[in-house]
Amino acid sequence: MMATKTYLIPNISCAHCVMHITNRLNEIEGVKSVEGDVSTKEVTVEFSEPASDEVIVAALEEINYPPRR
Ligand SMILES: [Cu+2]
Repeated sequence: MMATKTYLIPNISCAHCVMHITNRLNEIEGVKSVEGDVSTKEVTVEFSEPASDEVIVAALEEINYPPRR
């Protein structure tokens, strides 16, 4: 089942941050699309298994862009 989740990521400061996050999340199997917005610091991810919220959050933390919870 496809899920869509939006993450607020305070460490986003420029387009490079969004590109870095997008590249990293696209490496995760099951991630269908990633869309980031610098002005809102939000990243929306569309995914299905084996990707999960836990896997996505862990990847974001690993590259130092932890989402606010
Ligand atoms: Cu940046």
